[in-house]
Amino acid sequence: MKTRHINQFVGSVAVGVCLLVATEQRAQAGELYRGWNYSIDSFIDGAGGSNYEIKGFAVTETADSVYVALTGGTPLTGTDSSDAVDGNIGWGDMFFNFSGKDFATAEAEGNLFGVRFAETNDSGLEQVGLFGNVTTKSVAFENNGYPSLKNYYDGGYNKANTMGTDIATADEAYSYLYGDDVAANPTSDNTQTRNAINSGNFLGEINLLDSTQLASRGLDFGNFSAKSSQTFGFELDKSLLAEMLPSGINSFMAHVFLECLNDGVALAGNIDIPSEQQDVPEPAGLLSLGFVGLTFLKFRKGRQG
Ligand SMILES: [Ca+2]
Ligand SMILES: [Ca+2]
Ligand SMILES: [Ca+2]
Repeated sequence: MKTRHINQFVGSVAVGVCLLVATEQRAQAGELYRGWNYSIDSFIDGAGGSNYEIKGFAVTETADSVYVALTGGTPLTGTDSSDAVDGNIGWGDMFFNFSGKDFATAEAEGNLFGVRFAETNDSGLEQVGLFGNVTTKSVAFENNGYPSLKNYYDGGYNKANTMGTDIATADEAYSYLYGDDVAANPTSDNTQTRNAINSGNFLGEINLLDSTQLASRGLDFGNFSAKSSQTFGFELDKSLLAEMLPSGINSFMAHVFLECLNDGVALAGNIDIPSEQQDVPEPAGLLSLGFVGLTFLKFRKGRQG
């Protein structure tokens, strides 16, 4: 039954995928290169200079694992700064939204996953790992950051590919993060920073990976001239997600901001959760990588409707 469901899903979207490849949407829906799905961020939207310039976000998967990679000027352990309460400005937490709805709605409905991967950041959590049913908060104030996304854009950082190739404009960023009503009239009050996990249910550990380990798996930000001084990531065991998601192809939007909201990046992709029956066709994993951007397209369609 589960396998049939997957095949029906694959068949139903096949036409859309052809259109996707054939139009300009391709660039907006992520870049596939040697098995990795990339979202390349603006190279000139990091407030505060190269130490706070994110350039890329990438994901790939195997049958058992999801691999996530980031590249930018901010080390995993952050950048020393006397402007921050803790003397350090680093990465916020990463969010995964499989709901097909905007980020704020997903949080309100308890449908948000979060990953704390930066052990020294100001997250509301004590440990690194994958968390479910997360709530969010801002850590911008204690990191000398922007209190709202509108403040960041008003500061002169509204650039093309503002959150990478998958959320390319400020309007799309507002719409995804806060909903269409807010995007129609964004203010400092209704676009407040939400860049860290406040609380969540611990689902399991992640395995942190360095640039060498990621390169051995084929990661190559250099193909997009995006490779930066800091490249790192983590491995996520699919079995942790399998308890929360249906088997088959699950579309998501993921994103992360720095603690100061000086830069952020998002990525639209898919994770193929194996069926317990183990009769999912072999190409399913490859197919799921080919369907990048479905969440994004659905999201855009929803906005126009
Ligand atoms: Ca950037
Ligand atoms: Ca900090
Ligand atoms: Ca950005």
